[in-house]
Amino acid sequence: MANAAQILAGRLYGAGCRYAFGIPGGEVVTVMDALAEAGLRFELTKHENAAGFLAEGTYHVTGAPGVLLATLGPGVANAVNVIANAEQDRVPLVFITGCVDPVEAAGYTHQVFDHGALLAPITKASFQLTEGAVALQVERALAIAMEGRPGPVHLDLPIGLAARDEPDPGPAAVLTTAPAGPAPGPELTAARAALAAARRPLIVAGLELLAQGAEAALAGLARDFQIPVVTTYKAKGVLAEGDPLALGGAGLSPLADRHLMPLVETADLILLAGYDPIEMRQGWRTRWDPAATKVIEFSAAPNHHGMHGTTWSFYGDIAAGLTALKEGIGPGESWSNGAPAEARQALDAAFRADEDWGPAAVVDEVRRHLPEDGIATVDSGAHRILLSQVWRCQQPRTLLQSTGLCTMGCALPLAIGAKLAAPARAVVAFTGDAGLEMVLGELATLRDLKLPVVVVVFIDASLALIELKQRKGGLKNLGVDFGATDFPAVAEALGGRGVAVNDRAALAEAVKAGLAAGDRFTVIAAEIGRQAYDGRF
Ligand SMILES: Cc1ncc(C[n+]2csc(CCOP(=O)(O)OP(=O)(O)O)c2C)c(N)n1
Ligand SMILES: [Mg+2]
Repeated sequence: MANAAQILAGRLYGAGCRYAFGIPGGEVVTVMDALAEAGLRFELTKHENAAGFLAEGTYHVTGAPGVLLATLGPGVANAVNVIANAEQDRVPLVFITGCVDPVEAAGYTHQVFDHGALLAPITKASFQLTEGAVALQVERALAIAMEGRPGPVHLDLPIGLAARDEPDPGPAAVLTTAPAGPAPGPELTAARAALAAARRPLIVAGLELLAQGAEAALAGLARDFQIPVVTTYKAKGVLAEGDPLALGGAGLSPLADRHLMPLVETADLILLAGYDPIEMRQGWRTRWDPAATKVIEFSAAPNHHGMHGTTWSFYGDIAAGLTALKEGIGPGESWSNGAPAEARQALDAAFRADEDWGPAAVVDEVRRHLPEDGIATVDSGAHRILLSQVWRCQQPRTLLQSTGLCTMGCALPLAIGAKLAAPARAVVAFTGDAGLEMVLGELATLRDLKLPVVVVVFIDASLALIELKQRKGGLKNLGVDFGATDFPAVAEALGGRGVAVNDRAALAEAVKAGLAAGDRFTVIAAEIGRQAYDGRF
């Protein structure tokens, strides 16, 4: 016999989960015990929100769903941001919470509210686990988290049930389905003919390629047919960014769009490969007219978002779709006017990193010292937009960030989770000073986990992105500047190493030492001064 908590934990282990993060309360101690017994490592954080990002960090490395554990009431409420992030950023995250037994909830109010109702708009599904059905409900939740567009699922486990023996669940009901490639037929034939006839084809590649492992199929098609590739920020590296066909990331930078949109507007064929426009700003809305430009889409799930139209839209197995599309046809002409190569040069010139010092120099210098398979994470703010344009990814999944929700406070915990799951890889977190102040406590988590993560913080004593918008709008400076924190001192106080730098040589030394720092984290305070981003994106 096994109790409900043990059945839950066993099913998570079966799905490949090896880590769980969170902050316990008395209501979930039985679950924690079961998780450990099943072989999942539970790690304590300082905030439930950060715990969810640690879980996401492990997902990007292992491919297994992340697991977040919180207690009832305040624990659930604290996790709302990261659950919304998992929904917007397509992260399969299993959120386990404790709750009072239904009979008790009928007449008891302390810390009690309807967890499922709070989470309804930001989860793919929420289950209150029920006696006799626990195994099945967990299987359903796991399948839902991973299928189509991955996302968060919520499991509310009543305290009494957690410790009660469940009837033998029998063999696991396997509920996952394999996505299928496009069915042969007139639609596919027409799309193929459009590719064969194209003279100015362009690929826009997105995050769904990653979840499906379709990067190689994408890169193969691009190279075979010499099609230039624009990616979203999350998809950076699906085609190595050193490849002449790679036009870099797009999404948040009007300056990048200025050089990319002419290609979008003059392409005669646009191929959307796993492209989920949730990463894109308004500037990418309805930028093509499918009546005038042929648009072929391969996505993980049907698109009803209204961000753009298509001529042919296929959903399911994206790699199978890309492979079927090129069957029987050979490469044709591709941009005889050389426009993509010119755009690439213009982008390089627009986002120059050869300055002596400044935010682009910081990005450039760190890139030089991080191996190709090193993992960088980046927070939200002005630094992130610049970094996403300047930073080159030679491999997919090597730059992690929040691009759907665009929340602050993600970079540090994402880096901790990634490093925990991939201890042999170098991991650097980039963050703004306000973003780091939001999650400072997690430096103590790093200390306890003894991980040599390097945290590079851009010191400008301001919410630079917001200050820039205020100034551009002719508004007064209000609520965007703050005092200087001595981050190296904070790092030392929390058991790490800290150094302030204001030139490339010192930064290079600090990064090299930080990556080799054994079991201690390093905070590098890169002093860039206020208003460092004017005209840069
Ligand atoms: C949780 C959250 N709160 C507010 C915002 C709005 N916001 C976006 S960027 C930014 C400024 C961040 O400042 P900092 O971390 O110092 O980065 P910088 O812009 O200075 O590079 C703010 C407040 C957000 N994205 N997420
Ligand atoms: Mg700042």
